[in-house]
Amino acid sequence: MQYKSIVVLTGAGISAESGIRTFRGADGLWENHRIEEVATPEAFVHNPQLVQRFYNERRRQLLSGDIIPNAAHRALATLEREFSGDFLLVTQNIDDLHERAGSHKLIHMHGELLKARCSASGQLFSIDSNLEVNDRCHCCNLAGTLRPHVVWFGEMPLQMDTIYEALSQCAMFISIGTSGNVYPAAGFVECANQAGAHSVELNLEPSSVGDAFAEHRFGPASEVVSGYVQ
Ligand code: BV8
Repeated sequence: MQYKSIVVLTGAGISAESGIRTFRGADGLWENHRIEEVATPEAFVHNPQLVQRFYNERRRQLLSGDIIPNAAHRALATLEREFSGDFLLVTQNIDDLHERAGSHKLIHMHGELLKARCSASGQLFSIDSNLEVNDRCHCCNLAGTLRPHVVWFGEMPLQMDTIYEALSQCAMFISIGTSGNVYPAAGFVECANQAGAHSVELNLEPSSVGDAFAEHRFGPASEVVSGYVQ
C-alpha cells in the first residue's frame, strides 16, 4: 500500500465468523436485557451477579477452544508486519483474537474480557475463569472491588489521546465490522476525513456512518479484508 500511515478500527463483525455473536446479531439483547442495560456501571451496582454472569458466559465461550482467529484477523496481522509506515489497530472488541492472530500495535479501546480490574487500586489482573462478585482482589484483599476490565456505556474509552493523535496523522482509515452505532468510535471516520485520509468501510452492509466513507467493500470480513489489504 502506498499510504504513509494507516489506522484500522474493528468491531464485533470481524469476530462474527470466528463464532462470537455480534451485538446486533443478538438484537442487542442478552437474557432479554438490552446490552446497554447490562454493560453499564449502574447495572454493576444494581445487579452485579447479572453483569458478572454476562461476562463470565462470554469469557467461557472465548476460552472454550472453539473460537479461533479468522482470515480477517490474520490479514491485519500480516499488514502490520509488512507495512513500512505507521500502523495502529484500534478494536472495540474485548476478545483476544487480534493478539492470537499476531497483531501487536493494538489498542483495546473498550477493554479486555480476559482482564479484571480492582475498582479501588486500578490494578489489572488476567483472568481465565469466572469472576464472581465476592472474589477477593489480589491487591487490597477486599471483596466486591474486582470488576471486568471493560469500558461500559457512560464510561470513557481507553487510550483516546493516542487514538486521536493517530487519526490526525493517518493517510488511510479502514473500518471493519462495525455498525457505527457506538460513539466515540463511530466518529473516528470524521476525524480521519478531516486529516485528509482516504476512508474505507469493509462491512457486511453499510453502517450508520457509511456515507462518511470514501470507499466501501461489502461482504464477510474473512473474504473482504484479505482481498483489500493484501
Ligand atoms: C462515552 C464493551 C462519555 C462492553 C462496549 C447515554 C449515557 C451515556 C453515554 C451515552 C448515552 N447515549 C449515548 C451515549 C454514548 C454511548 C453510545 O454511543 N451509546 C450508543 C448505544 C448510542 N457511548 C458510550 O457510552 C461510550 N463512552 O461516551 O463516554 C464520557 C465522556 C467523558 C467522561 C466519561 C464518559 C462508551 C461505549 C463503550 C461501551 N462498551 N463494549 C462489552 O463488550 O460488553 S460497546 C460494544 O457495542 C462494542 O464494543 C461495540 O463498540 C458496540 C457494538 O458495536 P459493533 O462492534 O459495531 O457491533 P454491532 O453488533 O453493533 O455491529 C456489527 C457490525 O458487523 C454490523 O454492521 C454487521 O453488519 C457487521 N458484520 C456482521 N457479521 C460480519 C460483519 N461484517 C463483516 N463480516 C461479517 N462476517
